[in-house]
Amino acid sequence: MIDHTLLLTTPCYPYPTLPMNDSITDATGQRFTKGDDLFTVISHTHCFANHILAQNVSWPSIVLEYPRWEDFTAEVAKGYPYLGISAYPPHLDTVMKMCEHTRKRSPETKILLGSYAAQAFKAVYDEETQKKYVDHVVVGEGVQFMRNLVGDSPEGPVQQVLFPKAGGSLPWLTRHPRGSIGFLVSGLGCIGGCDFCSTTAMFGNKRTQMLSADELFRGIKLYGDTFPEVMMVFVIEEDHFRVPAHLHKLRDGWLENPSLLERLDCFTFGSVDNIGKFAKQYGWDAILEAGVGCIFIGVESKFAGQHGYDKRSEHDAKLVFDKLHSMGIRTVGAWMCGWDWHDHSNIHEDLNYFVSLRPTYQQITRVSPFPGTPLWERLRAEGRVTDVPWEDVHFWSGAQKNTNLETHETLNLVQEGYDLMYRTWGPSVMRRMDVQLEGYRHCMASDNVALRRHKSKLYRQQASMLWWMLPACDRFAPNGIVRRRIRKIDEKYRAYIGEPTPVMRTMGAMVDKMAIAAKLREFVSPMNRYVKEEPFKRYTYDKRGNGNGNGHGGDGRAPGTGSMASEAIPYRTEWPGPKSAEFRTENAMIHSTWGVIRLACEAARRLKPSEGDEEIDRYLLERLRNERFGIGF
Ligand code: B12
Ligand code: SF4
Repeated sequence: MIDHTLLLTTPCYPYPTLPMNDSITDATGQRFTKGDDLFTVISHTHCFANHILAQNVSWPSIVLEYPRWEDFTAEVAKGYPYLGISAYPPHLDTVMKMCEHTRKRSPETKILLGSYAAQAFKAVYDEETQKKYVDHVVVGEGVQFMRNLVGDSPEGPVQQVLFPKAGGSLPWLTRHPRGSIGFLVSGLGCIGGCDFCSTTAMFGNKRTQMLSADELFRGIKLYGDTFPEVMMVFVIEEDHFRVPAHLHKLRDGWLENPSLLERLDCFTFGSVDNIGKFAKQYGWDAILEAGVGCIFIGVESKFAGQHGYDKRSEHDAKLVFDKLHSMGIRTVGAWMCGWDWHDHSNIHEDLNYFVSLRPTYQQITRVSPFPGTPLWERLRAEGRVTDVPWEDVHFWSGAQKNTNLETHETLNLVQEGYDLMYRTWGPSVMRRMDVQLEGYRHCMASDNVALRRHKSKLYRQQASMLWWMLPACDRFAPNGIVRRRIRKIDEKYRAYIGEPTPVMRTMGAMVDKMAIAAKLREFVSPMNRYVKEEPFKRYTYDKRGNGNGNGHGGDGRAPGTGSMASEAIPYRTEWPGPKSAEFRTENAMIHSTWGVIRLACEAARRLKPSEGDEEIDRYLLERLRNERFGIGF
């Protein structure tokens, strides 16, 4: 039996697929850029909850991410005192098998289940059944729970050093993009109390702070200082604008480190009314000064305000979205289909209202009663929750019996919503470029030196990077409306920033050719046939400061001799699965293609030096050299 070491894991593979045959772990492919044809971004991410737990207990920990059955059983056989599983409801059948196996193979091991699978498990099963599988069903904040369990003091700050990076790209540019997104948890839970919302229920309708504003900024800076490829830090804070002082305080850090504004920004969550209130109190520019680059905004429905959702009753969503876009702030708009007030007379009005907001990215889902929420309790009492298998308990579950719509209709409407967004506004990569050009214009006209001198650079560089995709987006635009919009974005680029440099033009032409090849492949073998799978990784937190990674995979250097990343990362990464010959060949081909493209771009720069732009070309060539094709938000 292993002493004093935690085993933390995600559920084992295989993972269920979503109703539209999408990967359950690919947030951009399944929703944020869904429907964008060739320009759908495919992404990967990690199970951050397990990493937070591992970073905040004194015991060493082994974290398994996406293990296959044999990886999991081999680890369980070592006999750990505790096995912690962090999972979501779609995995509950697998999780129960994992528990049964552990009970048999390592009966001394105490089993813990956390996250949203725990919330659902507790809501659905009686105590006896729960005990059969799990010793501690942990609903709510886990760090305090784990510290108590292993005998650490529950007091003290929650450490978040560096987590593995997430990221995504267009799969025909690169299948294995380097992570470009860092992750930090600033607060869990929300006081909003919306009846459908799992997170407010999970944390007892209150917010638990995980990082003060100063700690959060230090975490953001550490990502920026350690990884030049990180373009964005994804901050978990349910509605950051409900804690305005916390958000506003971030500004101090950015203003003291203005050069960081040139390199990265943050993703956070907000609601229409609270964004409006924040702007009224501090001014709109304060959002930019707080380093915010993209906001997830739950619109839910045009009619949500009339039905008691207080985050949607005071401010006009259109004005808020437009204002944010005009300053360079991207949005992920979220809309749900299947509210009780939805019927055939208003569903298209509602969907089109959402489309009219022109969110940069979108999340279009069905109203889904998650076990453990007040919505689920109410619908169950009304006999309106159908028995769907665990693998179908997610944002598109179809478990709800609608008042006026057929079940299949809501799924079709979701698909229609994604198509409509693409046919109306074009792909998210172009919407983003458009917003960032507005950001550039806004910052250049600002009296604020930090915005004018520093933030403007970020917009300029990122718009020039996205220009690479413009010729391909123009070629494969779904219709003339979108094609004209794309041409207008090109005109805007030229008016605000200048003529594309030879490096940009060469790269744009190459990407266009790659898009043609991808379109031909798509014709005979659509990408949707291949559901993305995550590789198994094993992380060791030995608590002796022996990190060896680059945030993604180990660089194998001894501690104290490595790069800055080696010094800062508190875990060692192993990628135990053998890399197949196919993987190696594909990677070698990708590297040589990019090598050739880089040479062509460098030659173009030398041939027409007067048409170049020192800063833009340096930025783009550096990305090319290091194959940094991660596309953030
Ligand atoms: C990042 C994220 C993702 C990422 C990565 C998630 C992952 N871990 O694999 C991606 C994009 C892949 C994703 C996908 C999905 N997600 Co998601 N996701 C989130 C998000 C935004 C943050 C989650 C997070 O990392 N939080 C930070 C960590 C630290 O918090 P935490 O997980 O709650 O962990 C704390 C406690 O719960 C507890 N804890 C957690 N695990 C464990 C384990 C043990 C042993 C213990 C003791 C404690 C413990 O301790 C932690 C510290 O306090 C949340 C919304 C939110 N604000 O929480 C939605 C959310 C969790 N996702 C949700 C859903 C539905 C999904 C999907 C099913 C998507 C879908 N299409 O329907 C998939 C499933 C993914 C999968 N792996 O199977 C729902 C879950 C609702 C529910 N009741 O089931 C949420 C709440 C969104 C929402 N508002 O409804 N998601
Ligand atoms: S405001 Fe958003 S995060 Fe807060 S309870 Fe409502 S839906 Fe959940």
